[in-house]
Amino acid sequence: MTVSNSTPKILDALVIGAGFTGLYALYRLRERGLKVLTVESGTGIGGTWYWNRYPGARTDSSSTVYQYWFSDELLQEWNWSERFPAQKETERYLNFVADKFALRKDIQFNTRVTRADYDESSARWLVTTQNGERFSAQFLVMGTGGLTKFVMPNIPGVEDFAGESHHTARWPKEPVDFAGKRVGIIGTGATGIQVIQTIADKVDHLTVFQRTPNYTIPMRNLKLDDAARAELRASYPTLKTRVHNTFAGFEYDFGERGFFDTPPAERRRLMEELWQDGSLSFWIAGFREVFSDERANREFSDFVREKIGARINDAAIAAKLLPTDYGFGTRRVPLETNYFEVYNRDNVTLVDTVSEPIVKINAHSVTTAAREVPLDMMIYATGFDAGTGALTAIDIRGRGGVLLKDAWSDGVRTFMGLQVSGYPNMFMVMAPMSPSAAFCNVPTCVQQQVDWITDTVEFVRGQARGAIEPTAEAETKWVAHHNEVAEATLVPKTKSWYMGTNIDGKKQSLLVYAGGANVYRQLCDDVKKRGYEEFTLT
Ligand code: NA7
Repeated sequence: MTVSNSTPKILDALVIGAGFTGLYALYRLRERGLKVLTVESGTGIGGTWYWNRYPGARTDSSSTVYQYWFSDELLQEWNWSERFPAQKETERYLNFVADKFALRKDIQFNTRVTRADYDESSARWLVTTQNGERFSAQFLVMGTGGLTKFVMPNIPGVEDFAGESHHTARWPKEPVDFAGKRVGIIGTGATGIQVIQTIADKVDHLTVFQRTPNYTIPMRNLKLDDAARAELRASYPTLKTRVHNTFAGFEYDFGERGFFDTPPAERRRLMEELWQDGSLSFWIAGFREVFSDERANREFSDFVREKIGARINDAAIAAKLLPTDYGFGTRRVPLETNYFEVYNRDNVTLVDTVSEPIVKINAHSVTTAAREVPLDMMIYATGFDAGTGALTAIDIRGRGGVLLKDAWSDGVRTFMGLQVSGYPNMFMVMAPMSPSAAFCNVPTCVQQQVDWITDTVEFVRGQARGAIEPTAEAETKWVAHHNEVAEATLVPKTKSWYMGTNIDGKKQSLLVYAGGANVYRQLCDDVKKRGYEEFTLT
């Protein structure tokens, strides 16, 4: 139904997305007395945890830090069942939050925003949905997520496959039956690894098409009983402050001691200890230099290769699974459970698509440079247009009618990943150039950004003029600082979605602010304390 001529619904704030960000933004802005509506394209709560319901999906952050801190009652009432909860549990948690705080009445599902126009005369956003519905809001909050716009591989014939076919980010709600099926999967990132280790023993045969092998860490998942939960709950008051004071928003952080000040035997002992923890602490609680120094990085890379190699029976397969041309931690490090043992099974074949490229996908098979692989099902774990994808998918027109995707055609520019100059009162979370874009335990950084946005909205409402935006100079300065911090790390040397290399034609730059979530939080607080010097009010 097209209702585009209808009178727009008048709001103080429109929030787009009902995931971790959108729910919290709705809660916070409503608490401050704003008339808020959240719109969501899905039919349920959860964002990432609504869409990504593929087999094996679970968090790589522990449940004790993958949650909201704003309500002590919530912290007492919700019982996590595992250290690393699965998708269903996280989705249930977010639904529980929505119900407990009566958020649902202000969420409209099945509503995809297609455009947003800033009207300079009224200083309001006019937002249009796919159904032609319109909203007029003073503030626009993009809770659209960093990993939302999924991508299919650029392989000839991808539309021709006649069997069952699923992208992991659009996995069906109904159970998928793998029994007796020849399944092919493209993609061995964090998602592909979770799928592969979960379905290998359920399929007739699994063919894994791998382009880049990954460094991974074995997950030490634990079931939590009442006693374990009570112990963890006792740590919440400390944790809730702690997470905002660490590099990546986790409970753990880099040690004080430098890599080169620590004797090799001591370094090895620490690596073993962190490895045993079975979490991302091996990545972001070892040595800071692993991100910036080739030698430190090589030592960690060698350690992981040694650990992985020991688990694979066939030397030729091991050679394909061991990364050699980039350093540990310069791409997202997935946690895994018995992943490498999968390749010791008779019903699993690994195809290295660099030495044996996929030529085309056919109705019932995949043709590579060396063979034809007959398949009943295709799984695409091929990732996302990270950071910018969900934002540029909407026609966002700021001051002077300039499209955001045009404003970014020469490269992304944001002020601290929170706002873009020329787009007054539009706030972003998990956007490029902030830690939440990738180097952060998502709920920590999302809550920090939403809290900052809420305070800023309140600040603007207390002013005679109704719109705020960063100056172009402040934005230029942030971009320069962002790039300088990025260049001091090894991350830009490696191809990854962090750098945008997974998307054809995407301008390459580091998506995420690499200065640390703790440093970033402080910088955001300083902006507020100095009275928003970097912004103009109109
Ligand atoms: P990722 O990490 O972007 O992984 C996508 C995978 O798909 C990766 O292995 C890609 O290889 C592979 N890919 C993509 N296109 C192709 C083609 N054409 N041929 C072969 N292989 C291809 O996405 P995920 O969903 O796993 O993870 C995203 C984030 O979600 C993750 O980091 C967590 O934070 C949660 P490549 O590595 O590009 O060579």
